[in-house]
Amino acid sequence: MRDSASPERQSLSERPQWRSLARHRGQIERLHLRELFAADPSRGERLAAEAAGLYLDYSKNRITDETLRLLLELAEACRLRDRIDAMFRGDRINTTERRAVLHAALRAPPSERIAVDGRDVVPDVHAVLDRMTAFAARVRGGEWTGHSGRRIRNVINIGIGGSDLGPVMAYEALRHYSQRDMTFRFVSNVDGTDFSENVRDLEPGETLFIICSKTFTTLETLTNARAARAWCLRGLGDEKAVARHFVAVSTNADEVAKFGIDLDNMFGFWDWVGGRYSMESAIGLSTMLAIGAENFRAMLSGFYAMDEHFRSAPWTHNLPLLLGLLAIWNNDFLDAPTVAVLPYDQYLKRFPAYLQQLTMESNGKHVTLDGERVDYQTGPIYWGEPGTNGQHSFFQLIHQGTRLIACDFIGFCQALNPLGDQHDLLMANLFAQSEALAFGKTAGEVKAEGTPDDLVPHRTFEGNRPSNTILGERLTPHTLGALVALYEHSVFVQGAIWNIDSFDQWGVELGKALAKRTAAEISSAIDPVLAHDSSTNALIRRYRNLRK
Ligand code: G6Q
Repeated sequence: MRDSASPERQSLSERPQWRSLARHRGQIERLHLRELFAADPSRGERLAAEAAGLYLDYSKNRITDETLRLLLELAEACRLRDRIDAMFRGDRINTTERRAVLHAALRAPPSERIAVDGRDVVPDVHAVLDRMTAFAARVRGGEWTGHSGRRIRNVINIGIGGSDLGPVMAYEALRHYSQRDMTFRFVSNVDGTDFSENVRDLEPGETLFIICSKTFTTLETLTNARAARAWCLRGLGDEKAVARHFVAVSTNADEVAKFGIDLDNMFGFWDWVGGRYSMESAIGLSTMLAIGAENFRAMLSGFYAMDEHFRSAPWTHNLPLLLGLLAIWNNDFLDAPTVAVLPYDQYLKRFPAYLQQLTMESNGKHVTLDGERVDYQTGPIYWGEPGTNGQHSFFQLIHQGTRLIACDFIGFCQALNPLGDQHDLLMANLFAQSEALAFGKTAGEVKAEGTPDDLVPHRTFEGNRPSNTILGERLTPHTLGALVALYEHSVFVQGAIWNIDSFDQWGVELGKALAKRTAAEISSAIDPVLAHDSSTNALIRRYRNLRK
């Protein structure tokens, strides 16, 4: 049994600060955002903060100054400051994997010193960045050619999870800045359709594969990498071609060499970079090939600006801290189990998918760092689509459904593709949606429009739906870096308060192990003895019969 008298060992839900928030929830539940805004004409400007080129308006959350005060007290009680310092110092805060968590070192300028076990890692980071820069310049400039001397026009990133979602999101987000005479594609799924459809119109002689895998043992990635090698050799007919058409990004040089990739063509990173926190490491090689080294470094500077802000800004103005605390408030106290991420920018179409991994793989945990089952909710479900598309599908449920859904709206003031007044229309929709969600439309207002009585309940909007709005001037590499770091640190804040390990992923590891066993059973030439449950046994047998 836990000693509940000691604050160190006290469960989160037993802490006085948590209990105060639970009591405070009763007061908030009776308040409507309409009243909160009416009572304070400056609320919209007051409950906002700005850093690293991003403006966060959190005034449309169901909070008062007292809510914020209590949330900040909770952060203090959970010793968040110590946790932040421990991460940036390189302590092994990923306790279940006994690893440091230092994605911040990936974007530190050369003048910083960040030590892991006494060794300054910043020079290593910059050495890899410099190698990436040189390689990217050669490929983009046409100096690095394929085996038959043809220029590389296509880059295919093969990886999955953290070795895919960051690269594909960043490429799509920064496509505007990309080298347009090159094609970039991303193959992740072990479903052969993914590889086949992505290479069908490409010339092997003009195609470079980046095999991205931290461990270099992931089934999907190695299977696709082998398919890529076979495809390449079918087209070019010479083993030597592998050296010109394959590069690897990994922490595992032995496995890279075993696969047949020359270690001169390997870009490394380190065990203190988690997969879902790796898009600005060498895992981002495809991003650098697409947008060039200068833009890539501008992206790193955006990450760094948000890192510095997170470390040093007062808590009342600290964007990642506020975003994280509000996520806890909505999730644990207002029973809003999901967050809809709604970028009003077509370039951010893969951002919700990227965030799903970042948030849900990090904070989808049910035990504390000490291994105790939690008695509160942890990671909310993140999902979303770009606006305005979402408005014509699931927004109905956000406006008038029975569940409370928190929303993060993301938009930019300047269009990258100005087309008539389309950007104004896009942004008008963003502002209108967050306004409608917050304020709704009362029955009185609906009636006053002359609505027949029987339709009034259907056309009434309760409002009081919480949302954040994140506004940037323009979607640039720097802004993207800041935006990603904002969410990374918000996830950290949530995990630190829930007292969970946000940096392991045992659920993913289980999947990797189980699939290997089942794959062997499926492909076995003789009928295997199946020792699963009766459902799984029957499904495997049925599949084996039909695939014949
Ligand atoms: C991310 C996870 C996971 C991982 C993939 C790919 O944080 O660890 O999504 O990125 O399973 O792993 P490899 O890069 O080792 O192939």
